[in-house]
Amino acid sequence: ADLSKAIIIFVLGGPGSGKGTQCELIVKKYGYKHLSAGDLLREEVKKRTPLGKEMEGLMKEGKLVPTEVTVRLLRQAMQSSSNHKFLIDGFPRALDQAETFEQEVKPPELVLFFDCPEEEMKKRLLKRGESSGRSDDNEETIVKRFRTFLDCSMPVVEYYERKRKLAKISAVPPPDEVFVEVEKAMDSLPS
Ligand code: UP5
Ligand code: MG
Repeated sequence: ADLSKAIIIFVLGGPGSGKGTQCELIVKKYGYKHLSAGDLLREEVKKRTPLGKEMEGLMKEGKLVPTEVTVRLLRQAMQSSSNHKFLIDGFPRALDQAETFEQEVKPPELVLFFDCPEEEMKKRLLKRGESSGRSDDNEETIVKRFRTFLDCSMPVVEYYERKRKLAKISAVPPPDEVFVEVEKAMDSLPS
């Protein structure tokens, strides 16, 4: 598909803030294609390639996979979709990633930011870790993910706030209540 006509929404928020949960609700109501950068990376890891093994190590340490890897996976997934509206979940996670994506693909129309205290996110992730099978849902890695989020990803949130593209939403209430605020931001987009 021709990505110059794509409509892009970035979905940001700390680990366990509820990005994936809200994306599912958005897909149901607004018909976007949901692309989770983390899910795309975990699919690559499953292939057991040398690159996949390297990425697995970085994710286990709560570090960021190199920008070119994520951008390539996202672009491939976008090009092979028949939809032209994309919810990009968990990306960009650093300023250079935002710049690269904007130059190589397109700037987003809107950026949703799910704001959540670390204590709440930690509680959710430890609970999910009981059954998720995700190698990064353990106390040690969770702390590292929080650190990376604050150091690398919060500057992205601030960047889009300055550009007046950010909708900051509290992620603390139950999912359906968070979604009411998401709807307000979505409905502000030109249709
Ligand atoms: N839950 C959700 N909403 C709730 C609510 N309102 N109230 C109570 N509970 C709620 O939710 C997490 C848990 O909380 C679930 O059990 C849910 O039921 C409950 P979820 O919707 O899964 O939250 P989400 O924000 O999606 O959490 P996730 O763990 O996916 O966030 P991360 O940002 O940590 O994970 P991601 O998959 O995006 O990235 C993983 C790793 O990949 C990164 O650490 C990094 O190493 C790597 N990565 C990159 O390097 N580059 C990228 O671009 C992307 C990822
Ligand atoms: Mg997620």
